[in-house]
Amino acid sequence: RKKNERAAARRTAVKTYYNYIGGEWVRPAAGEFFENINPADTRDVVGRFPLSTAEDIARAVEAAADAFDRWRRTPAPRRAELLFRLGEILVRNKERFAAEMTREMGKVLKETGGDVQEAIDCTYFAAGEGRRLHGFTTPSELPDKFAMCVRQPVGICGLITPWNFPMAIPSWKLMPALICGNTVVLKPAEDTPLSAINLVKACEEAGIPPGVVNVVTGYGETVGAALTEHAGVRLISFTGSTETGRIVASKCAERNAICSLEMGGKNVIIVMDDADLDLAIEGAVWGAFGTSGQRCTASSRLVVHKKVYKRFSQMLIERARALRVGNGADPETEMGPVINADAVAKIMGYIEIGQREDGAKLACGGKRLTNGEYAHGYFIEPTVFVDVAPQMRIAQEEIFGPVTAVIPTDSLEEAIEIANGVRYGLSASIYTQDVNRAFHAMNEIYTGIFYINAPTIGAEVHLPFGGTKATGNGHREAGTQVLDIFSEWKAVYVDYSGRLQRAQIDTAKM
Ligand code: UN1
Repeated sequence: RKKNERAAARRTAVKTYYNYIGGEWVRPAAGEFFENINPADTRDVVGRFPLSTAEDIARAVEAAADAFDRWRRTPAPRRAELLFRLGEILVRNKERFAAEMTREMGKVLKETGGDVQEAIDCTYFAAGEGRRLHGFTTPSELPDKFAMCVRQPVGICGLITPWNFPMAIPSWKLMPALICGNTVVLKPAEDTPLSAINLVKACEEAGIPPGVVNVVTGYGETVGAALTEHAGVRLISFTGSTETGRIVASKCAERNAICSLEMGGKNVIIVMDDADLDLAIEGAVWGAFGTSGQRCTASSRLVVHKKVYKRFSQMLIERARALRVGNGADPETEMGPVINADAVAKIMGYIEIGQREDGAKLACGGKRLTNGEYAHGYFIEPTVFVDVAPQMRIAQEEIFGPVTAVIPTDSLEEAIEIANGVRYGLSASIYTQDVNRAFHAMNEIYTGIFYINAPTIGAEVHLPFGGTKATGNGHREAGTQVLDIFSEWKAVYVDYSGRLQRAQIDTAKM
């Protein structure tokens, strides 16, 4: 009985959060909630969040529709002022947001601080665009006629975001959507609703008008699907798995909605025989095990020249073994847990596949940690496979965990072929001292992002982010390029000749 009482007391101490619709914090229509737990200690309930339904989505879309006309008519420099204010609020709350993010998502404090910082950078960058949002002028075919192009908002945007960058990725989408004059409904991942709510609360505090930003929490298959299918939503911007992205894309296609997708990666670091090996090791460890390997940009393949292969592998194994795994809230921790039980099952499944099906050599790690401080969390050892062949499943499929595969190679040409030999095309990198090799690889590897002497992670918000092939559908987030997702071009002609001038008339036949 005591145990039950304690459990009940714990439950009542857990904070309840609400959806934000039309400027109000509201209970979900069906009155149900789900619990969000700390992946480093599953006894720790972070909060109770609305288990929303299609009804909540319908209300949020209605609120976004009501707010749209006023917001789109608000001059962009004025919208920008609100974003600058929002940026300041994020700066002020950075430490608290980071701590709460570590608690709900697991990555170490330095990284959650970096996540909030990425959101801040994004906010200021978008705010700066408020005084640009450049269109262009161009000559007309006809005399006394003027031609130009302006950007217009697309309308109501549905933003579906993952848990690995709980504040940065919603910001990548939200800030450009807002500066372009759109209103939004945000559906954050069910594993990280608190960071999204913190972001939206900051929007409220900044004075962004009611209905412009709405947040509805819940599961992808219900609320994510309802948002994707809602006829009033003009655009869906989705970051997540390639499998879910394909469903989102086909649902959008059925109703002619705009759809922007950022999905998986199987990113490669190439290490040439002339590379600075210490630097390459540092990069590989950070690229493979940063965020416990849970980045779409993670360095999950290391293609290493045979001349340095042995030394590189030994050094990497040593470093991986020495990494301090633990609760991300502890400043000593270098690698936190993975997100949830499904992630553990998937990652452990791949470790099994690597050994049994692929026949790769497990060089270190490979186990789930369950004793002592690890007893209540989702901890997996940093894992390195060596002697991996490019066609093995662990070298082809996205694992999204602390697992990397070292692949030997004879030549740069072969390394490039291996780099391109996967279905994804997000990020790639090369370590070499030879500028010719570096630029040759840059030109030949078909990815959206490329690094020279740096790992595959760490893209900056003022450059375009996205990938080729199964990683995306041709769009780029971040940079000024993202404006092309969140606005539609309008071509404007002004004929000041005072007479009817016919275009598309063959003057030779006149
Ligand atoms: C992701 O993993 O989904 O380039 C995004 C990076 C980060 C963003 C990663 N700035 O690694």
